[in-house]
Amino acid sequence: MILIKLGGSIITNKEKPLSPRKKTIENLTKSLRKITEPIIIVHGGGSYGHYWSVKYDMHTKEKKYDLRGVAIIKNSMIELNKIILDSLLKNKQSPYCLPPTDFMTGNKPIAKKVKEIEKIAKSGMIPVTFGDALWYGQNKTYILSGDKIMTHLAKSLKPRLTIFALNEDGLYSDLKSKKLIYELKGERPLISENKMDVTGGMTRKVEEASKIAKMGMNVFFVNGNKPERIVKAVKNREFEGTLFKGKRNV
Ligand code: IP8
Repeated sequence: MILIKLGGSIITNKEKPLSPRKKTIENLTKSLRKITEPIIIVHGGGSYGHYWSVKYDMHTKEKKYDLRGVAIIKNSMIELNKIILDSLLKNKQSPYCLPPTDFMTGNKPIAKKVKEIEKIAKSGMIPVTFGDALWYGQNKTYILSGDKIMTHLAKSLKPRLTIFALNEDGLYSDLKSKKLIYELKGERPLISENKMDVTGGMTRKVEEASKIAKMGMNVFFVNGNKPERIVKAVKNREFEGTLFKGKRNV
């Protein structure tokens, strides 16, 4: 099984509130059709969820946030999710919409529900979930990042490959020259941070990718603007991006 995260910066224009990158989404969903293994898609919030999270000052820490903000963030994620689902349907695939409330309770995944996601993927449908504003309990809520969902799913479902589609070629050892890091074998790269993301942007991604690699699985950071690279990685195991070697493969 292949687990894929479509980052918010690839499926939306992060510079402009509420702006999907429809053509890019189209190209991605078209390419994903070439993958014959079962896949699970997780997508981020981009200029939908993050735009409203910043406006309502909502973060990943469980707290009593403005409930109207929670409602608006959730609504915007449904809107973005619908665009992804529509694109998959248009490209003759069968997405199975799974808001994270379906398999999370508080901040914990529900083991039985997560296992069910695997069955859905193996049936030929594509489970699609996303980062969201979630109920925690006692009137507290929090933002669950799609990157965190990746770790929850990887831990339980042990995908053959975990992919993060980004708006960059991968991780760079030097931001100025954009010198690409091709492979990481357990070492943790230093990331210079972007500020707008409430869930922690690239730092969060690297953190979750490192956790998954530590559990033994390969994780691949790839440019989502070049979806053929995703297909190549899955089919030919040719990695044009940054590969975090799973511990057992180092
Ligand atoms: O973009 C966060 O998901 P992410 C979603 O995967 C919201 O971190 C609601 C901000």
